[in-house]
Amino acid sequence: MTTIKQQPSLVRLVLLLATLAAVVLYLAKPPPIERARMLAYSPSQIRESRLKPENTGRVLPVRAAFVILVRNSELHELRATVRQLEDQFNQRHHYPYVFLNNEPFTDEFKLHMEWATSGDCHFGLVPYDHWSMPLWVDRVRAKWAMAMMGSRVPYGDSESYRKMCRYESGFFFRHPLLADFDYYWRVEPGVEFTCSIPYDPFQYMVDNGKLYGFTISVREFPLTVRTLWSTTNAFRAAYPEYIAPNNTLRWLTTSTGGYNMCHFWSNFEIGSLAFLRSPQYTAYFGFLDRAGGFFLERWGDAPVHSLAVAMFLDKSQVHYFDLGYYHKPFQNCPTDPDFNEHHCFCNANRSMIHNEDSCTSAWLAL
Ligand SMILES: Nc1nc2c(ncn2[C@@H]2O[C@H](COP(=O)(O)OP(=O)(O)OP(=O)(O)O)[C@@H](O)[C@H]2O)c(=O)[nH]1
Ligand SMILES: [Mg+2]
Repeated sequence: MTTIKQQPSLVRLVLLLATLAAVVLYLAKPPPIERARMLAYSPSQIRESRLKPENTGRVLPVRAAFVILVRNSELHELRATVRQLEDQFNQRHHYPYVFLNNEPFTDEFKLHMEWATSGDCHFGLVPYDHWSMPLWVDRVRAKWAMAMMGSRVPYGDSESYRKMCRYESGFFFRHPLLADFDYYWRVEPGVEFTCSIPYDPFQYMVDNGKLYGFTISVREFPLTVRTLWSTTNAFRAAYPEYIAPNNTLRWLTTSTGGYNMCHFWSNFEIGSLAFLRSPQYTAYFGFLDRAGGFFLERWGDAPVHSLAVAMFLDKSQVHYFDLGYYHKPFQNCPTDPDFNEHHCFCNANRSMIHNEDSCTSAWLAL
């Protein structure tokens, strides 16, 4: 009788490859339980609004909300963030909050957010189809791509991070809880608001015809967006009528016509929901989604939003908010020394705009 050890090396190689293929296929199989579990959630787990009696009858100047995609486990980081946001801005305005999650929020989470906020709170579950790898993406190739990217870039091997990036790129603005709003302000757990905000940024957007606002820009890891630019160019060729005459694609383009990796850092965004719901934006997202790069590479929502802004908007519709903001490891700290001294607790010398990886000076110089 021959043992595996005695078999010729070719047979052993074939056995090894077959085992590897079996492992990859097993891991790549979509987990049907996820969809089934979602069908079993109660209505209040799917969607719940907790309105404050003191806000009854309050008419806000802009139909706007903070939008926060967050896990239950990030409750305490978010409490700190919301506390600052309230102190620096919202306790004078009482804009509502929309919290979104791919799992039901716990009662503890909802209670803490109710206590920390001065605006009404809406809690929503993300539908399964918005938080999954689409069926047309080759799962084996995707799993392989994740394994190959590994730890070479942050979250290189993470499938859930990719689902998050796809969701923030193409779906959050379609959530029913956002249907009554025109503008959103994206907030993440752990970010800091390091200066008082003595005006209403939503009102500023409306009054000045702005559709997208950012505070930090930075360069992307090239490995995560290998074919994003060529796919975007294919989209431009297919839909030339969608490209704005006074667009800002030159901000993103190298001297040889490639992508320079600049993008608005999307963990802070104040934007128009109508822009994201527009035929241009939804066609662009659909085009990218079908190309599969959210999973076959690791396309981030930041470069996707930025490329869309650069293609579809006029420069005058985009605003740099020079406010006090920190998301590790970068910050924006207002440069006006008088404002800084009286209204901030950040160090203007450490502001991202001085960093060579920032693209904000180039944006302002356009
Ligand atoms: N509900 C839920 N939210 C998530 C998940 N992954 C990320 N998020 C949220 O999506 C946003 C972006 O995720 P982050 O982990 O902050 O990604 P990042 O900003 O690129 O990276 P770091 O902040 O440096 O970790 C944050 O608001 C997270 O709370 C997830 O699996 N479930
Ligand atoms: Mg973050």
